[in-house]
Amino acid sequence: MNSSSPTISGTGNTPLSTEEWQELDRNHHVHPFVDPQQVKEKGTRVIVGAEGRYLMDSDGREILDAMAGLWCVNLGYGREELARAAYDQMTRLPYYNTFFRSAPVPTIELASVLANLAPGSLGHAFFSSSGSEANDTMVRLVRRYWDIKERPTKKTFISRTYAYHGSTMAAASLGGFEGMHAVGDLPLPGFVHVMPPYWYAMGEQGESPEDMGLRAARAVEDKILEIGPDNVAAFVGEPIQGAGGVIVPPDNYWPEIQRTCRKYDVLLVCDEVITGFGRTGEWFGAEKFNIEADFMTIAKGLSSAYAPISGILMTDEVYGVLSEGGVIPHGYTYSGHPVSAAVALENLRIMKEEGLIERVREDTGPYFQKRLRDLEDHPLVGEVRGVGLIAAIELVKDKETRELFDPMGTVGSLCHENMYDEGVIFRAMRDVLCTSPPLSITRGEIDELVDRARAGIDRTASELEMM
Ligand code: PXG
Repeated sequence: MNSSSPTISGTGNTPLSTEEWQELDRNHHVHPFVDPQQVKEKGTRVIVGAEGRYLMDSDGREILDAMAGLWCVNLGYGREELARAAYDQMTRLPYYNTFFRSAPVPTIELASVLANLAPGSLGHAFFSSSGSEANDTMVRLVRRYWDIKERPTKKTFISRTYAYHGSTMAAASLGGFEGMHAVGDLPLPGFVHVMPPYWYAMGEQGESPEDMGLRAARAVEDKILEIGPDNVAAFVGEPIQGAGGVIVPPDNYWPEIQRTCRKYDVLLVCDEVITGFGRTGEWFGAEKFNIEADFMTIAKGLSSAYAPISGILMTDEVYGVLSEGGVIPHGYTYSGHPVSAAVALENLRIMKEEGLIERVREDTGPYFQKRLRDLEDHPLVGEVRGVGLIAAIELVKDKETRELFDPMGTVGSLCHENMYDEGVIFRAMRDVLCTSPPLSITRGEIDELVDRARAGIDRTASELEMM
C-alpha cells in the first residue's frame, strides 16, 4: 500500500493535481509497452478529457490527437449519441451471453449489418473484445477449418516482419517484432515471417517500389514452397501495416499475394483492425486494394473505441466448413457484448449518415496527404507516405541515399516529444512518425496538425544541429 495516497472518490473523477496523479500512477499502474523507468523519471501524461479532435491533459493543455487515441477513435471525442446508445442498452439489457444458443438483439443486428457492409461473401461474424482476441480466434478457427477438411498438416501461419496483430500469445506470434517475441518465448511453433513491402527502408538502391513489391510477394511464395503448401494454413496481413510504421504496399503487391494464396490453397486473412471502417477512404482496406479475404479481423473503429468490441468475419465457404464440424469450442464471456454492440451500431449509423467514408475518400483524405507531403521539403524528412487518413513521416539521416539513423528510434522518440510539446500527438515507431487522426477531422484542423508537426520536426532538427 502507498501510505501517501491522497483520498480518492472511486469515481475516476477525483480532482487531484498532476503530481498527485503521477505519484499514484508511478506507484501502482503498470503500463503496456512503456519502460517503467521512464514512468518513474518523467512521469505520466495524465489525460482528463477530450472534445472533437482535442485531448485535455491535467495541466489544462489542449493537444490535437493526430492518432485518434490508438488508431481507433474514428468519430472523434464527445459524441453524445454513442454515450446514449450505451446508456440505453445498459438500462435495457446490460449483459447476456451468446453461448447456449442465446443472443442479445444488438449483437444479432450488428452481425447482419457487418455482413452487408463487408466486401465479398464475408457474411458471418464471431465477436470478441480486442483485436488480439480476434486474431487468436482466427488462428484457432483457421486450424480447425483445415482439420475439418481433413488436411490436418496445414497449420503454419505466414505473416510479416513489422506486422502488428496484438499482444496475446498467438497474436504476438503472428506479429513481426523481435522485441515482442523476446517476451514469452515467441513465436509459438507454426508461425513464420517474411519481409514486408517496405520500399523506403528495404528497397535496394535503384529498385522501384513495384519491383520491391514483387520481391516481397515472391518471399511469400518462396516461404510456402520452403515449408510445403501442405503445411501452410494461411497468410495473414494488414492491407497497410499500421503500427509497424504505416507501410503502404505498391499496387502490384496484393494481387500477387492473392494469386499466390489461391495457387497453393492457402487462406488469406486481412487484419483490418486499423484499416477497417473508413481509414483509407473505403469501408475496408480490402476494397482499396481489391483483396478477397477468407477471414477479416476487425476492432478499433468498429465502435470508435467508445466500447471494446472486435470480431472476425468469415466467408460463407469458411463458415460452411466450420458448421460441418459441430460445436465450436471457443468463446469469451464478452463475445458479442450487447452494450458494445449497441455502441458499434450507433457508430456505424453515424458514419453512414454523415457520409464520413466519402468525405475521407474525396475531401479530407486527399487534403491530408497533400498537406503532409509539403513536409518532404524538410532536411530531416525522407518520405511521407499514406492513404486516406493514415500516414507516416519517415525521418532520415541522409535524404539522398535513404540512409536511416543508427541506432534507430532515438530521433523518432525525440521528435515525438517535440511534437507533443508543440501540441500534437503522433506515434513514433523507429524513426517513423505515424498519424491516423479521427475521421471527423476538418481541413482547418489538418492545417494545424501539419503546422504543429513541422514545428516539432524543426525543433528536432535544431536539436540534432542539422540546421
Ligand atoms: N491488429 C492490428 C492491425 C492492430 O493494429 C491489433 C490487431 C490488436 O488489437 P488490440 O485491441 O488487442 O490491441 C492491433 C492493435 C501502437 C499500438 O502503439 C497499436 C495497436 C495496439 C496498441 C498500440 O501503435 N494496434
